[in-house]
Amino acid sequence: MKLSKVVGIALILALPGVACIEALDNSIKPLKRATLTDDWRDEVVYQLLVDRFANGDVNNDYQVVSGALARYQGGDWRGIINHFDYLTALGVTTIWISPVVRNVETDADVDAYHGYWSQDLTQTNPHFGDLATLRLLVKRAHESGIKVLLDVVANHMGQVFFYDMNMNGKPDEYIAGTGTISPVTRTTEWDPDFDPRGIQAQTSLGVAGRAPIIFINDPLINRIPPRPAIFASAAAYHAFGRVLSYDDPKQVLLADFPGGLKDLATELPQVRTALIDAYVQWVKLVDFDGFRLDTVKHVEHDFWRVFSKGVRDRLAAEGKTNFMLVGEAFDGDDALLGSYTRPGELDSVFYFSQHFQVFRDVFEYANDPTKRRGTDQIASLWSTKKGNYGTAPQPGGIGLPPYKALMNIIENHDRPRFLFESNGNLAALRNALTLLMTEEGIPCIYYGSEQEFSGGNDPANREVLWKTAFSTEGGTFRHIARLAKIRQQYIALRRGDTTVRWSSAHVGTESDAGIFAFERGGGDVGNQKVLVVMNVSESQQSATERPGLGLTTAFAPGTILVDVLSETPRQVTVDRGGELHMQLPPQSAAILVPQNQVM
Ligand code: ABC
Repeated sequence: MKLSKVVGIALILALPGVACIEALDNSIKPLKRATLTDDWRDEVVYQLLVDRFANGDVNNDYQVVSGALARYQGGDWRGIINHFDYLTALGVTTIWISPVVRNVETDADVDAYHGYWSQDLTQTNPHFGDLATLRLLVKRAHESGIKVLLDVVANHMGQVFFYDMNMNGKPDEYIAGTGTISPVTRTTEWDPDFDPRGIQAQTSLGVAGRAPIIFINDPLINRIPPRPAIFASAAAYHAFGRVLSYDDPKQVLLADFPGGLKDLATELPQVRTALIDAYVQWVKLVDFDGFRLDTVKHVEHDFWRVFSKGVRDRLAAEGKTNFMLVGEAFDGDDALLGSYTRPGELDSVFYFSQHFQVFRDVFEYANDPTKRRGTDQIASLWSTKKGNYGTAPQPGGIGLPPYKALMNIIENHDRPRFLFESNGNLAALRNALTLLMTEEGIPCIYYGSEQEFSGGNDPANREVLWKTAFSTEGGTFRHIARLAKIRQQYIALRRGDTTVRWSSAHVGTESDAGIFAFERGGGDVGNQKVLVVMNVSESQQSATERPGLGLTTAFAPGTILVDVLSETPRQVTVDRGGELHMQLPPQSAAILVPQNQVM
């Protein structure tokens, strides 16, 4: 046996948690599973990267390189268990945790701290804890009134094999061409570029058919044949090489994900069954409340229909209903996003079109006269919701029309932070948070927003939270907590329909530049109504009026409206003509409730 392998085995045996019980082992006593929410619009979701949130167990801090954000930092499930008070103080009612399964350890000197490089779908990632700790995490969360969403990757596995393009039995990287006579090309057998024929073997005589796929066996970095066993077979993969263009539909569906993540042949019934089995089993063992589904646009629609039905049916039989299936289709195209909530598919998707067209263009760019957009862009986007996302709840799903249950995001782990993009515009961030917490749908806060983190692109946007000492004193933390409390108090802000009362293309010095107003009410909440008025202008006090026009509300003339967001008393009265004339300072908002309904 080679020395490196011996060292590898010795190291692995010393790792905590590696001997954890397999999730597919049916001898583990199942939990009593419960449905804990009847309306997902009541939730405030908090996305956290386990490695970055809290370090509760130093015993699993192996291969940690403190301060190197592309490496493990030491966070774990025990850390989350220790900080439910922080989450509750913020107003969080659901957490979405990064993937829990065992990963390939490292690739090109970057580590799998984020959890998206699956190696074994049946075991826990020992950096985060063992199965008992994961079960305890969800149990304690439920006892604290917090639901837990599990991050699921169905599109690919980690860097578990190489394409043996030159058929010499080992992974190579080679450069061809001189650059003077023939162009220089670099090929890596770990992650070759997309080839529409499938990755080809090459000899000096030319192509030689599909390249053999060779699974690695390097326990030192946990690059060992994947599990369940079906994923250790070449037939389970598309083997077309790495995506080069997200504009080519064939590549989007068939190519490997950048970084050598191997694309699963999700159209095969056996692959589908293996994925459903593996993730249903995690719910049976751990009692998760829903899935956040990774890379949904890289998997065919038919897979999502089969997966959704399989998961819903099997969990319902276990007593778990209202199970949330929310998909990540990272795209600004609203109609494309809506295609994943077609009948039989997902309950919800992250509202990326709003992330770009509203939180970026209107709020983040507020200080940039060349890029900023008027609030009419919000109204225009929202007007396509019903048509694009659909009005019929999914059979066996969460019981809500998808257009009412979109997951709203300002930030996430794949985008630079709001404060990075806006050059530290805190007022704009807080105003954006006000919209997030009062608009229709489900608010999802990326961990660290409350601590005013300002990191740039991945991995700089994945800061270590415990360095803040979990302070609950900061202005943005308190702002979110206040908004969460208001959302909790006023059912109209959670479940009411939306009527836009004012929007404007103006972004300069016009009287209504930056004003946006909408009412929430009616529909599922009867007569209760709340009016939200915002000014996104960074420079001027604006008003709900333009020459000859005022804001019409559903409230009767003379109704006194109280701003429940303001920390100092503020009220306005609807005038005799039924209009509301109100001035708002730059980058601020009011949440107006009729005086007789204030809680
Ligand atoms: C690592 C490094 C990166 C490096 C990469 C090659 O390797 O950190 O610096 O660039 C995980 C890790 C990452 C890691 C990758 C690969 O794995 O978190 O740190 O990157 O090893 C999901 C997850 C994400 C995860 C994966 C993989 C997928 O949220 O955390 O990454 O499991 C695409 C996918 C999307 C994916 C995202 C990262 O990449 O579709 O599912 N996220 C366009 C494309 C999108 C594309 C996006 C970003 O660019 O259309 O498909 O997302 O590359 C709008 C347009 C959009 C456009 C955006 C940018 O602009 O409408 O279409 O998106 O206006």
